[in-house]
Amino acid sequence: MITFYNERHGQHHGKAEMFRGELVPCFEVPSRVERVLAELRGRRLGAIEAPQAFDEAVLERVHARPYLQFLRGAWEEWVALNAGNAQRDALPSVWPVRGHRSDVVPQNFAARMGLFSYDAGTPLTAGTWDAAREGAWCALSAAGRVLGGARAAFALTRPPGHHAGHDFFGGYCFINNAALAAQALRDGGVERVAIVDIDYHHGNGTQTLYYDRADMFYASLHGDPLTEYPFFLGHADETGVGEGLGCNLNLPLPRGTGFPAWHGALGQALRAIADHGAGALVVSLGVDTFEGDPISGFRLRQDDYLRIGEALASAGLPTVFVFEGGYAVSEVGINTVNVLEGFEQRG
Ligand code: OKP
Ligand code: ZN
Repeated sequence: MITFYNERHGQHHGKAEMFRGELVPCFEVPSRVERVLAELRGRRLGAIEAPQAFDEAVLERVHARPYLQFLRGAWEEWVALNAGNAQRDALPSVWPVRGHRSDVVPQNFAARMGLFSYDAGTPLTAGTWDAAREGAWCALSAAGRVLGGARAAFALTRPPGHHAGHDFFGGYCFINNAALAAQALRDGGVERVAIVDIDYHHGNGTQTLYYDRADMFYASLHGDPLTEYPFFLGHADETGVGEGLGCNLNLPLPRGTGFPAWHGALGQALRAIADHGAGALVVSLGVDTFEGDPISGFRLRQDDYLRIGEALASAGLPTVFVFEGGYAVSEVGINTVNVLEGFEQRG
């Protein structure tokens, strides 16, 4: 399977995120994808290429123009505010809530950080825009390869994407790579696309982007939002709206869930995807379901990821894999490549 990878991901390197009242070192670090890259090379899984370049206007297929404009210029604004001191990352600290105005874009930088985000765990750094944009090009390149007839392709990207919505960042995510890949498949002629999100966390960005669409089926297995991040979305009764009614499937699972129950839920998601008649599949590939993950609560083991790859291959669809979470750095490469290798062996 071909992998699209770009070196500029390392320019996004947050120093700290807000956690239980203090700033702690970021979990979402560059070494995550370096580990996956090393494992791909070691196991000779296939070619590793740099992505094509695209026109930035394609990002508007998924994201709002004012949001993209803000992200593009945010670091320079932040440095200017801090009188040229670029030592600290920018973190939001104030947000509109129910009953507040979100239709007026404030002039104040901190206010715009809040308007376009939903948590204080997602630092914006000097290289964030470049890294996120090049990551998006990886996702689009992978989709292009699958449209060209490849059985599968892998976008090895960070920052991750599934928490990013039409006009908000959060959960370490800025541009929704999986949503972009899915839209590219649609634009390339696939009539119905399915996204299966196997990251530990619910993909609130992806769900909100496609909630009213019948041509995008979103299925997610994740920690129950009653106790797990991102908390405010991802319940089983969210099934879509309007034309998209019945095209959203959330399978929340309790903290502590092990592979047998998790695998059963994956089977349920794949049956729903088959019923929907999807012609291509996008996998939001997070491996923070691993038992050793420092911020998550499922109990999957290394070999389970081979079985996941086999199950995904059994769907029989052209497949774009997009990297998301996975924070146990020493095992993130093995677990991720196990999924891809299991897929290849069955596919
Ligand atoms: C991104 B992805 C830990 C609290 C949780 C946000 C988690 C974002 C996960 N300090 N912070 O879905 O893997
Ligand atoms: Zn996650």
